[in-house]
Amino acid sequence: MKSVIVGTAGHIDHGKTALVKALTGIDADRLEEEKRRGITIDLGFAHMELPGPGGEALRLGFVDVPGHERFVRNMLAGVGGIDVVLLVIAADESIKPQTREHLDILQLLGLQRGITVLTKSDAVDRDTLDVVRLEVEEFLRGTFLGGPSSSIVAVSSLTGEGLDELKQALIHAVGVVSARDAQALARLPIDRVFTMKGFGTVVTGTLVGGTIRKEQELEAFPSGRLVRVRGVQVHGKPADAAVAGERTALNLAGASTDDLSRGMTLAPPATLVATRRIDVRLRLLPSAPRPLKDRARLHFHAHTMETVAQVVLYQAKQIVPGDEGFAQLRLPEAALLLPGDRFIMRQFSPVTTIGGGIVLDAAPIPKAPAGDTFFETMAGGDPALILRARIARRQHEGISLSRLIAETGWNRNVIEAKLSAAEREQQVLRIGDRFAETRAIEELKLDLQRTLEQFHKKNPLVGGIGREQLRERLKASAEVFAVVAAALVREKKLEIAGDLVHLAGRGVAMKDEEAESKKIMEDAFAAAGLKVPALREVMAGLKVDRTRAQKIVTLLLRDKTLIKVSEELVFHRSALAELRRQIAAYRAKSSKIDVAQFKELTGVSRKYAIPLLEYLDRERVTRRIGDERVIL
Ligand SMILES: Nc1nc2c(ncn2[C@@H]2O[C@H](COP(=O)(O)OP(=O)(O)O)[C@@H](O)[C@H]2O)c(=O)[nH]1
Ligand SMILES: [Mg+2]
Repeated sequence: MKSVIVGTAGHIDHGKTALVKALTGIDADRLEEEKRRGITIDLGFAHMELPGPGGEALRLGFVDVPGHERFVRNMLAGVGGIDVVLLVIAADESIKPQTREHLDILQLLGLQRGITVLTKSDAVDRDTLDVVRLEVEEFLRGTFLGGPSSSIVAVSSLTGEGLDELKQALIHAVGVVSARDAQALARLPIDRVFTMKGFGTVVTGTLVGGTIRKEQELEAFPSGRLVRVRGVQVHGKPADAAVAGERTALNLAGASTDDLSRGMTLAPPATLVATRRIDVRLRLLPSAPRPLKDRARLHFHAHTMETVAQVVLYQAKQIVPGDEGFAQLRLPEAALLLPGDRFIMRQFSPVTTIGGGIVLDAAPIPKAPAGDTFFETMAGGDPALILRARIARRQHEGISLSRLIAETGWNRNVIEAKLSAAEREQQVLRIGDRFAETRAIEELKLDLQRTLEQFHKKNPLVGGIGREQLRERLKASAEVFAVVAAALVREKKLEIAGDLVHLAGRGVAMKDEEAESKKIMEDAFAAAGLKVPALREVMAGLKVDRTRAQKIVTLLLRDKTLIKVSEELVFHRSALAELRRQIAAYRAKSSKIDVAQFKELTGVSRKYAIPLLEYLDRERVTRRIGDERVIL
């Protein structure tokens, strides 16, 4: 059965609640105060069924909104989920301030379908009705209610005149509305929370997408509380499931009425992410009293939620009335919003509607503002292009499937289907759990080769760069690095020896004499123990020239084969390790050692003893106190 939500809109006292009652038999003014004062304060709900054009049943859920200017925020909590509007204008009063404001809001929300109802037709004569009709036609021109296919119906809720015509118009309007996606991820913005005797906590809302079943687990956003659906009611009747486009009541376990409130959203657990920053396209109404400045603070309304937002404009210093632009909205607390969600902005004082817009991205990357091209693609609405742009902006790191689900609100099947062509044509690569643009991966491959090229140039005597070091330089994750390195190895551009990575045919640039010299030098020092030869002498005895010899020394110092203890003295690391062992063993006998004892212990002359002891002080093996050293 097709379910569609019909909302009312229009100025106070124009007969919205009476019209809903005349159509459905249900009085949507449910609060005691509403009945006593005869005005609608909060949202009211009703439902009816109508036979569709092909004889099938159409289920209509009604959301009746307050018309009073003081309760526009309640009206906003209700219109978010509607598919078709009944714009109510009393024939005896014609267009009034909230007629205008509500129509502005409906336009900003991007509503496509509706019927204009001239109510209280019994209260005016024919001529007046004709005049009002002309006024209203003029008023609606250029709006979604002004087209040739949208109707204006005169009705009297008192006498019932025009009701049949209105029902026919409703059947037509509801028939052309496309059904909301029941396969999408479920989202239920909460509009009421209360307790019912014998049931416990109950929430209601218009299910904007997906399906919610009995016994299902849901997460409340932004609090993160997990709840379980004990029972489902649709349009006042128990059901096994509620599907997109239905007025839904859920009996919940796991939360009290204190834990939930209007403005929160229920969705499948651990799937979506609430956010405090959203990138949007926003539009300022032509009737807005002044330009919208960068950093302005405004009331922000989306779905049933209401908060304050700061506007950070991306392009201009300001947006003038009637114009639009890209902006980031910053919210004081996280909210669950997804691309495509519409919102309304109202200024602080006086509190009036000045604009609204559409969410383009609820997962902006910090410190990397998206450009116009990205926003245009998001606004363009082509799912494949949207996914490609979301993958591309993550460069070679790509984006995981679960993150794509969170960013788009689309389910796994949709995403995989929309990416299948790009994958087949190898424009997009799948690496483990993530998608990356082939171009970005190719770029990383080049980057890796360039980095190695530079490394080899700078370090001609080094066999290669450490895997981990290279990965960090490229800012690549282990997963992506492994894939790229493996690909380059397959292409014979790269070789990996143990932990070292080098370009194919490079990294072994050390010529024979050099390698031999290196070995001679290392061996000379290793054999000398602490009685090391003068560096100059060793270098002079090598087959290579001075510059080369110097390079070999630098190399041995860098990889800590040789260790410099003073300007003149260089030791092999094994000799210093042996020294530490000797000192540690000596400590068993005495906690102190002086220069003479040190000379005796190690067999070195004073020329070596002093720099070695100073080295040990620096290394915190010993500490000098007067003429002695304490062994630490
Ligand atoms: N004569 C007449 N009065 C109406 C009609 N519809 C509503 N009213 C009256 O107008 C007043 C406001 O109606 P209500 O439905 O509460 O207006 P709302 O504020 O737009 O919901 C009430 O006193 C209704 O009885 C109508 O078709 N004809
Ligand atoms: Mg009312």
